[in-house]
Amino acid sequence: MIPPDHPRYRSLVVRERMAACARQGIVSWEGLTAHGRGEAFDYLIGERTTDSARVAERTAAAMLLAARHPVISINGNTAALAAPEIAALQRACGAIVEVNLFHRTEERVRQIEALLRDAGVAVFSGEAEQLLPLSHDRAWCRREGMYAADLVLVPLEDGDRCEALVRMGKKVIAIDLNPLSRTARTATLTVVDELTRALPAIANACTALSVSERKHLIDSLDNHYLLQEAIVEMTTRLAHALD
Ligand code: PTJ
Repeated sequence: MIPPDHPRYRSLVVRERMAACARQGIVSWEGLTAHGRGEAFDYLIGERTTDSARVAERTAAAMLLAARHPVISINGNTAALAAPEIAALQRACGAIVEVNLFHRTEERVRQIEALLRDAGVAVFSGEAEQLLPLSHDRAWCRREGMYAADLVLVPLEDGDRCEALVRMGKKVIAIDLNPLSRTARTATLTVVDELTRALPAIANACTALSVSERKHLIDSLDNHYLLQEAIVEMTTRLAHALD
């Protein structure tokens, strides 16, 4: 039992949930280490949404609304951390939600889809095929889903698939607290923010942005600049951490 007055209460509750989801098989064991890396980077940005992340989140909303066939890709960590937030974003932007796993088993796909449905997500399921040019199980996706997408939102990704999707001519939005990761540097747009802050911010922007604001955000997208700003925000904070 975690005492609610513990200074790291929220973080400990989330860890407990991740561990429980790992025991059920929803989160992979490897996903727990990915979560720890995310926590470390979140610490460095002060566990808050930075100015550059806010711009990235508004741009992500503009891109999702402009897309012809947007798909939100879900792995075990994303489902465990943010199933209700995925449902809200789907309602706001109308994207397809599809499960795509690195440590893939049919049982895990089924469990994660059930968790998402329970949270109100309309899950795009059905026959998966090995359609993405990858030598691991992330190649498995649906022909009418991710394979046909013009834009894919990939939270907590490992770099390979992001590169493959970009090579296929798709726009990729990554949500990744590590601005140095291969995913962050390869994506069309990277949101350097914690998943459970980023998803509601993107969903809110979907309803708040005017058509001209959306156009301006898309026209002025510069991911290299946004990543540099994220690094400056981290290092500035670190430089003054003991002041
Ligand atoms: O469920 P599976 O089988 O598909 O496996 C998924 C994992 C997470 C194991 C897989 O995608 C993976 O190995 O990811 P990586 O390469 O560790 O990358 C995850 C990235 O997400 C890292 O750069 C972390 O810093 C970042 N990250 C972790 N937690 C969060 C996060 N970013 C935003 N919000 C978080 N909560």
